[in-house]
Amino acid sequence: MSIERMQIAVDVARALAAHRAVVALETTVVTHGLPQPQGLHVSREMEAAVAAAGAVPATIGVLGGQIRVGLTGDELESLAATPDVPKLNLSNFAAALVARGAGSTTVSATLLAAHHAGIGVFATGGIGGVHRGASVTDDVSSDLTALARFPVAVVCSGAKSILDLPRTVERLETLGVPIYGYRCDDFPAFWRRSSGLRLDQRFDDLAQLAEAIRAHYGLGLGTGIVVANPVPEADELDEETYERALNGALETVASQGIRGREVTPYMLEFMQMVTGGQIVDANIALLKDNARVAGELAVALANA
Ligand code: PSU
Ligand code: MN
Repeated sequence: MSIERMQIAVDVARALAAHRAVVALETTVVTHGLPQPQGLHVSREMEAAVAAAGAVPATIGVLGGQIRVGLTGDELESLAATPDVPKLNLSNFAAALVARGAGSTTVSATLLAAHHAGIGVFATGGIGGVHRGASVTDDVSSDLTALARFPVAVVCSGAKSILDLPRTVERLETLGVPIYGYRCDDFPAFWRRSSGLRLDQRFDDLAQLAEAIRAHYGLGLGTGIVVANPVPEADELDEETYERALNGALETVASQGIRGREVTPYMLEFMQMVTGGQIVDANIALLKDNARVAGELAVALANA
């Protein structure tokens, strides 16, 4: 199964043909979510964590107008070095391809590519969701649209907590996208282990999680699944730092009138600055852990 303008790397294609475990990784978190060189570094570490779990990593991005599934390290570097590389979602994807340029894929665009490549598991940091103030701005990430359309399991530490988390959870329910807590009872708040929002489903065992994923697909809904894996305890941000950084970022975004696609990168950058990089450390830790869990999950699904 493939779509136009998509190229799958040989090792990824081989693994898929042999029904071996493959994990998709996005590139927006590398180019827009983290400063360099940490972004590139963590991307390599995520690939290594997937491989250590026995799965093949497939980092997805756009180069020369081609959707590349399985970027090499050099290719990823050239993507990260592209000035003002666009952040691609479902609506600006095609235009970036015909412009023959580079682009980093958000969760939504990565889900589209992963699904059409035949990849069922994807690891990221936090999904996009319903923004605070969405009742006025209508800013809801196309990540939710993609989760409602592509049956891929996304291992993440919840949604970025700059969002309206209760409404994000509500919207996932409306869309028919289950949230499976992996060894957690609550929806994680990205840098914090818990948002206080209780989840319906908790799984402590990977084989049971894999079974629940297959059961969901068995319903034929066609929707994806959120697998919530909280930031490792040792790397969780303390509550005071978290609240201070978050509130400062929210105030700045409001007072400067930042909107749309700019909101997420702007807030992340602001929070990195005011926490002296503590946010970055937590972000890196959770990304690596999500890659590990995704690798293990992909193996469990492939062996079932
Ligand atoms: N989580 C992070 N950093 C990021 C993102 C998520 O910690 O940069 C990216 C993801 O690629 C996600 C995107 O898909 O932000 C959502 O952006 P928006 O809210 O504009 O849809
Ligand atoms: Mn948006």
